[in-house]
Amino acid sequence: MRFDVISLFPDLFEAARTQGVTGRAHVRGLWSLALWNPRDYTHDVHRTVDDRPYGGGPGMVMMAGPLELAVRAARAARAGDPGIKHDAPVILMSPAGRRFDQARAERLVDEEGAILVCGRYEGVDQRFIDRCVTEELSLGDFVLSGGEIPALAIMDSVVRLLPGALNDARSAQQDSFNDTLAGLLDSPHYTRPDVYDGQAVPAELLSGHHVNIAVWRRRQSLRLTAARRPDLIRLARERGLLSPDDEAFLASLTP
Ligand code: 9D3
Repeated sequence: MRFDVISLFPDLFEAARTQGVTGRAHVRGLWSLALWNPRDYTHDVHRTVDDRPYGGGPGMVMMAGPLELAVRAARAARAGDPGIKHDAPVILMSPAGRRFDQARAERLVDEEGAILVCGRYEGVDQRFIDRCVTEELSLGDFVLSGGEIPALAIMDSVVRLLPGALNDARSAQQDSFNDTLAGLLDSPHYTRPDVYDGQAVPAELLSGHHVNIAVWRRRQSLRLTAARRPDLIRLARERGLLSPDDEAFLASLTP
């Protein structure tokens, strides 16, 4: 797995290499990260990477030239990296992109990473997008200052899927969007102490009865998902992932 990130702020990415799950996976050699600064691919004395928008309007636009040269450098480096596929997707982080999701994260594992392009300012010259970008992805409908945080989020979601990235193999198979949970939200979690400021842990979790615990967790998942993400209930139903017991429990919930 290899990511190549094109960004005017390469320092923002050091944490991915050194901290937490992605940091450990990096130490274990499960993935690598290379950074390419468009400013290093300018030719003028001011190292200009942005300019005013044709037609007027607020803000600045990232110039096509430095971005394209940075993408070419990243492509060439990937071609010389043994064991990495050569036809990496070139993904622009963009508020106008399709929403990133777990299915895209899983496909990026198969694609062995990507070249992630982070925009700043009001946007990037459309001719760069037309020439170099294979796909645009957004993190959702909120306004950030650039594509760096979305790029970090995407790499985090992909790297944690790599075999050996998580210390507990079960964690990878039990998060909110996987098959055991049928794409439902996870049930609530509790740890010690068993009474915290007068609030007890639900008795089912202390019973030691694994069947009762599984039933309680499933029902909590169904209750939470029905309340907060009814779209995920419909999706699980369409995929045939809800049992007659699940349906009976859902029908028993008071609206
Ligand atoms: C005035 C129109 N704005 C577009 C919605 C301008 C604009 C806002 C924010 C242009 C660029 C940006 C910077 N954001 C990103 O580059 C970005 C982003 C985001 O802001 N939210 C969620 N996902 C993403 S991916 C890249």
